[in-house]
Amino acid sequence: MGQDVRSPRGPRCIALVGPFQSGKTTLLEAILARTGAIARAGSVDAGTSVGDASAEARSHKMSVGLTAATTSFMGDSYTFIDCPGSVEFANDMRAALPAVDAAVVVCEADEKKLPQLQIILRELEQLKIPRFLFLNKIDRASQRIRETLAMLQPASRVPLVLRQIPIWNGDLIEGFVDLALERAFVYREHKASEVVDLEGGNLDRGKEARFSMLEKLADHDDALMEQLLEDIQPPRDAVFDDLARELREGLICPVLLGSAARENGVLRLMKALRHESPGVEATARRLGVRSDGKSDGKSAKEALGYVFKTVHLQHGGKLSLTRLLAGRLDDGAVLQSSSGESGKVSGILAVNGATDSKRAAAEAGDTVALGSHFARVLEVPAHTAGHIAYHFDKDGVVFDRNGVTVRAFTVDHGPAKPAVGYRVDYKGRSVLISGDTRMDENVIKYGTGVDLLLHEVLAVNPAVLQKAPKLVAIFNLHASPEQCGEVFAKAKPKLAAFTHIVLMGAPAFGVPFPAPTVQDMIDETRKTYQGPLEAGVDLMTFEIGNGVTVKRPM
Ligand SMILES: Nc1nc2c(ncn2[C@@H]2O[C@H](COP(=O)(O)OP(=O)(O)OP(=O)(O)O)[C@@H](O)[C@H]2O)c(=O)[nH]1
Ligand SMILES: [Mg+2]
Repeated sequence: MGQDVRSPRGPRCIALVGPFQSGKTTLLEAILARTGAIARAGSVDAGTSVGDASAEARSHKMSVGLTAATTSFMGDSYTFIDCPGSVEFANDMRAALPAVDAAVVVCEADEKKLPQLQIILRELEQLKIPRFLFLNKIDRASQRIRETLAMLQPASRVPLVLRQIPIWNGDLIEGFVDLALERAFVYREHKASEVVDLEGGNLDRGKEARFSMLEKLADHDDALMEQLLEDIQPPRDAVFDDLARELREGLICPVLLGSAARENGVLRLMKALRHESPGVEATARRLGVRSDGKSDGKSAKEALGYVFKTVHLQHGGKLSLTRLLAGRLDDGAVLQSSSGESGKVSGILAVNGATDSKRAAAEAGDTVALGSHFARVLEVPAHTAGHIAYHFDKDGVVFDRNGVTVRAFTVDHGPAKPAVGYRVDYKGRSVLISGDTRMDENVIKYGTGVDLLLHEVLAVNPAVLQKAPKLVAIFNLHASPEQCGEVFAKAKPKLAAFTHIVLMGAPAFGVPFPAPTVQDMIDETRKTYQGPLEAGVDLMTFEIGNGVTVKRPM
């Protein structure tokens, strides 16, 4: 009894977000494996994950777009939206967030990733989306959890509430104490953890950490505060209720621990989602949809959906990844977009990463892919920063709206075909993005005289190439700083800037030579180019007016 009754039932939709390479896709894999949706977890590194199934994601070993996968856990269905962490794809995450019930923010104990973590948490805070922090990669933890929490706390406006503490065995974490349940568990690989006696030092540390968790909860619960002051043990159910309520109201951000790669901490996370995350009704309310399925005074009669993302298929149809917020949707139903156009749904697919299966209908809460051969039937709501993916196969203008034109042109990235660069023009200002490419004449042709020319670059310590001939092939797919300088010198942009900066050296490739520094890269470029130059960093912004102003992230 107890929490189960209070937990909303029905299909959930949960976003997996977090800084670049923190382990979101690996966590999705672990969730699918632990909940039985797949027989065993694949891996991003081996190119076998469900999430990073596209050829591009596979070759980069990183996520390059939203993917969704549905699984079931204790009788309810859960769709996870795995959002790419690279800032280049931040819009994908933005488009996904509004219609999820909660977000799992996958993070690491890494100070360098704190700025990106903070940006993501701020967005969730603003959108009022309940969020859990999943502190991943604890198999590599090197510092105490308290220190990690203190390091992470500035990224969140609300208190981070630690729900588990690790059990150490020497330098390794072998299990955890669940502070709400007051129970200790030892991790087992690819299996549920095993309950063990909570005793000795772990008992003391557990008590202390539990008290600190309760203190944070008591800030929003007077009765609990009184119990703590009077040294009375609060009833367990009341603690679970507080955890759920304070999460949903955005007052706290609970922190769970685990290792996605080892599938540790996954079931604990699923249980927290089951008991504590809100369901579709609360999400629909947050988006201003009334429980009768009406929004903004307009009647949505049978069904109301939110489109996360639309992909244009090569044969001309479209697939829209959609969360049904209210009502029921049958295959063949006619839908209307927020801009008033209507069209028929042709095919409802359950989403499961690379493999999708057909369904006859979808119910409120479900996340499905809707097929349609009608143009613009469904689109990402205008109030979000969502984007629509277009398929194009020729160079030329690929986007022309409200004075913004985007031109795509072919570049040379060796066997990776097609490879394109883009030039964006708006009111006489222009930006060129080289894309992944070797030195290419097209960049000069389209980039001559632009305000901002962004070029990819790969700098390498020459000794590395001699020691590891295999790397020459990679090196040859990219542009060296000196070659970039030649391009800049010919195109003469108002500002040239490097993006996709690869500084190749040890130890990543097992060769004992240091990678060049950013300054080395600039020095190399200066051999061929003397004009304005900037080395990009994540979240850097460029304001283009009469000149180009560069703003570095704080
Ligand atoms: N040691 C360790 N490595 C992990 C763990 N989880 C993920 N990794 C590794 O971290 C790297 C990134 O993992 P991904 O799952 O691709 O991370 P991601 O957050 O999906 O990455 P993006 O989508 O590109 O932002 C891979 O090399 C994984 O093998 C973990 O629990 N422990
Ligand atoms: Mg990923």
